[in-house]
Amino acid sequence: MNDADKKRLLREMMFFRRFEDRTFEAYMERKVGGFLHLYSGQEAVATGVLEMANVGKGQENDYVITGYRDHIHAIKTGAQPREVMAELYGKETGSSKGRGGSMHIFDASQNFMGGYALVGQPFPLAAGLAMAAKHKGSDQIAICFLGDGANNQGTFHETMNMASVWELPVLFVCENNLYAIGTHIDRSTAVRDQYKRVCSYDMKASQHDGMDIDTVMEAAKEAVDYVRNEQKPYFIEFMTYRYRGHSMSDAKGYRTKDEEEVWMKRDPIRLYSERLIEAGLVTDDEIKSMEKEILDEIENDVVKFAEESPEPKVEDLNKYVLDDNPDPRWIGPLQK
Ligand SMILES: Cc1ncc(C[n+]2csc(CCOP(=O)(O)OP(=O)(O)O)c2C)c(N)n1
Ligand SMILES: [Mg+2]
Repeated sequence: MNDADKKRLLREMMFFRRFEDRTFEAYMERKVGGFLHLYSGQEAVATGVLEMANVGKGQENDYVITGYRDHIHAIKTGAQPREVMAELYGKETGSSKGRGGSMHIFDASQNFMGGYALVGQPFPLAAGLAMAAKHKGSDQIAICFLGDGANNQGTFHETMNMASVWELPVLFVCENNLYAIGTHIDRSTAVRDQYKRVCSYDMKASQHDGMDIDTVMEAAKEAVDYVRNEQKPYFIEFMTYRYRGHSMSDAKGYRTKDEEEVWMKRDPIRLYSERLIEAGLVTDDEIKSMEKEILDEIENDVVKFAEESPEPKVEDLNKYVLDDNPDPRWIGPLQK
């Protein structure tokens, strides 16, 4: 990775942090409604893993799928930040035309196959995407990001088994942030190390520090190459931490300030910026001017676009609903 790429990665992570902070502010201003799950603290995982995958190339991208904490995964895959923000605002120009909101960012043009609200839902969908890629004979792989809590769903075990039996090119990325809403992993899960759980499915698996983007990229490169070249699944786990609450109404009473401080000291953006400063690749002043640029871009491009975009029309309420344009196979059960 050359020096310009390293600087770009730092800028991307800074942009992602500010993007999420700005959505928080928009929510407080009541411009964004519904659920809103923020990714602050976990940036190195999606940024590092997807940096090692095929993204930003439209239909040639690898397939990417995740749960409801999905804004940053969508943007790193190739969705336009302004369209993701417009989606949060519920506007017609949003990536799901304002019908999905925060948990349902989708951008088929970039093979970003969605954010899903149901915990564990993306596992079998990722296996299906991998199977499609295999049948097409393409070298695409499917990458499925999910939390530690999702691994207690039946879909986890069902999918790990079939992905292994069918040798599907799918990378499962477990973002272990130690909590499922307010429940610590030790209270819900017999094994804290999630990568150990797939040994019964004879699948390659490993665990890494998810706060250090260099570690993430190194591990992800090996995993992505393995999945693509061997056409077999891989389960990779990253230890990470979310800095904000689970969703918006969360006083975080279930965790201590001491614990938060330990993880704040390992802030992925701080770690990486200190490393680049030490290596003489960037100065404090440059970082400050990057911050300014990002603030300006988010305010005057991303947020401005969302604010100025039109609301969906009331008469379009049924537009994009299956029964508005019925598929003959479904006529009957779904017809009015
Ligand atoms: C099938 C299902 N059961 C329960 C819920 C409620 N729920 C929403 S998020 C969540 C916790 C998931 O935690 P984890 O997978 O660790 O992801 P994180 O929020 O930490 O990113 C639960 C139980 C849900 N959305 N779907
Ligand atoms: Mg979790």
